[in-house]
Amino acid sequence: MNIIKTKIIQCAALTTLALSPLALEAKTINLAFTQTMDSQYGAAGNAFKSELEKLSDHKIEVDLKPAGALGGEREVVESLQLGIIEMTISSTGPLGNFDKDVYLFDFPYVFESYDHAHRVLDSHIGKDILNGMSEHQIKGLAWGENGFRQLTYNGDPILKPEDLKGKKIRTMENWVHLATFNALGASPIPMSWTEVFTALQQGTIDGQENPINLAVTSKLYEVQKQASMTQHLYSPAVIAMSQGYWDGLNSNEQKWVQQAADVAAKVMRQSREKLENEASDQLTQKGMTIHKVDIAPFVKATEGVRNKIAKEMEFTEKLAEIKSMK
Ligand code: EAX
Repeated sequence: MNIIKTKIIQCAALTTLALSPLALEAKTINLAFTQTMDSQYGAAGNAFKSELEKLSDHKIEVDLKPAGALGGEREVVESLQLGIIEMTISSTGPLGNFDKDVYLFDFPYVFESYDHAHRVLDSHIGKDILNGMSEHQIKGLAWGENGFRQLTYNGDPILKPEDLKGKKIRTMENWVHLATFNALGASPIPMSWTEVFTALQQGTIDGQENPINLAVTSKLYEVQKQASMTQHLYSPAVIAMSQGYWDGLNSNEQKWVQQAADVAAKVMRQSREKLENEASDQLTQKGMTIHKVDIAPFVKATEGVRNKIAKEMEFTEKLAEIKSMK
């Protein structure tokens, strides 16, 4: 009986093989991100992988490439456009350079809470921006979450914008962020995340800004003594695919990828929340001092970015709409 069963299975397998030589070969999606496996990026990557492999019955496999293994976010987005890398989970930091509309999410002190940010990302505004990426060879699948950005640094406490004077702060390669830090009086230095730890270690820069939990998972406490909860930017994360690769998938495969990305986005938001809640205590235990700050003077100092620059970029109406959704 067993022998017969085995034979039948073997025959079936041979027939499939003969009919379609590629059918048994799984497709592999490389999924790149710059953060570690224990960050919200790792949690989202794992969720995407297990969901897609389950839905596709392992006809599609996902190879996670964490910690900048395939390069910084800007390079990876370029590789997606060229079809060299299949997927990424990336902050929006470098995306505005490719798709101007994404800059809408890069203005300081626009989002007031996580609920506010989620309401916007999950509305027609977030959906339109995801869809618009296709024109730039990027298939935007879902909005995960990086989180509210805070400062970490060495030297005297930063409690008001004047304390930033002359401080070399690494920003992402994003000119609205650069304008924000210039408005605050700092000396911003744009740089890929993959170079930040070494630059902090060598003292080329005094500080950086990111969601506080990334200082735990990337061990920034080894090279930073202070943090200030400036909450200056909300940083979404996009789960995205190379448009060319997406176009080559059949409709079932596209459905599975979309479903898996939606699950991963939810997991990423939950993971960010958990990690962020634990982060202050963990960083304090590692010897860092965390300062609460009055954000009012920071909001005031960046007014020009929200008014003048937003106007130049024709974002005034959209930013007003976003603000009304708080
Ligand atoms: O995507 O470059 C950055 O600071 C990003 O926030 C980080 O790598 C997470």
